[in-house]
Amino acid sequence: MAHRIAVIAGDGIGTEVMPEGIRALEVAAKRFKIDLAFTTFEFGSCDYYLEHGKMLPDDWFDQLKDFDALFYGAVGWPDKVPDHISLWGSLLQFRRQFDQYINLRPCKLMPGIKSPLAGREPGDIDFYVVRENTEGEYSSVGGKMFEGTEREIVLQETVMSRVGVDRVLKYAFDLAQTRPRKKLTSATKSNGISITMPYWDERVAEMAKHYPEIAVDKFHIDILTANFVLHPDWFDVVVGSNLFGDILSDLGPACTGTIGIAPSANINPEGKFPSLFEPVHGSAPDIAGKGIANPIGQIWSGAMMLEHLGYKEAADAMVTAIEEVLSEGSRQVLTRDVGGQGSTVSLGQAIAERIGG
Ligand code: GGG
Repeated sequence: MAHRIAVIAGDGIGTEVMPEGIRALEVAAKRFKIDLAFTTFEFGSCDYYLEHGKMLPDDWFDQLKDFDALFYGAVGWPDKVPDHISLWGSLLQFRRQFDQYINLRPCKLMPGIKSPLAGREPGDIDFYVVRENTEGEYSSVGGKMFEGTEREIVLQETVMSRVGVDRVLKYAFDLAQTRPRKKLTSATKSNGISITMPYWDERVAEMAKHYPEIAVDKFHIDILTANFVLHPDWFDVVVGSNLFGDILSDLGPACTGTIGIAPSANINPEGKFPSLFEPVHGSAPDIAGKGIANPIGQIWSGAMMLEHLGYKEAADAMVTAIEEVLSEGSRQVLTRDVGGQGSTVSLGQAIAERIGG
């Protein structure tokens, strides 16, 4: 039976990289005899908002809940819709309502790409950021008082539940256990944030008791970001709250040369709801419409989706194809962010051809 994939390209370069993601998946599906059925949705974009006054239709949950996975591009176009409205109106709804409480973001220096960090070679940077994805600093608990007056107050709470913290920690520890180095780093700020972050640290220490073979360390987020730049080779699995994980998973790929190649998976591990696969990058209005966006983040996210659906061999073939095309380093093929003069389409086509074998 076909795996049903809901496609939402969203905004900006999301609409440009998505066709390359689908092209790569279709080639992989043909080679590995996987039946994928794509259904495209127009909602979840700022243009949809301008027409309908909302990012999603009222029945979006029912329309999407029975898909096997969601393949997503990027959201946001601040000149059209304020960012917090577009993000809360679409992507964050998917993550929350489909309980995609894991945001898994690999960070790997690929062959052929020059890291901005001096002297780093492929193999030096190869870690995962596991980001808590449904609560934490991204809470909708709070409000405004005395709006528009001199006494104006705005308040937004950080929400950490024991279930929410423990389940992301468990996922991260389990992932660390599958890795050769068996190392887990926790992102904290318990010296300054005096209630939620010490709680996070306590739960890490508690969880660590169940994983005696994992080497655990923790850093405050400020020095952790510095260490991403200074010592990226220290890291294996890094787990953080929603906000810290978001920051780290942009910085990590930036250390690998470009955020344009970074993939992510928003996972509901129990499989009760569909998981969502999207590049880490956003809609990049500054380069949208120019055909120069790097499609690798979208294609690699497609590979993560295939692995999630049980097709590890096909997923590996997609990642190998990315590595080979990057290694070859053709300036005509590669996009500008990785030193080329090519386009979204030239890079997508080259990878698809390579996936075809
Ligand atoms: N493809 C990812 C995307 O569109 N991200 C937009 C964004 O601003 N995301 C914020 C977040 O992931 O918290």
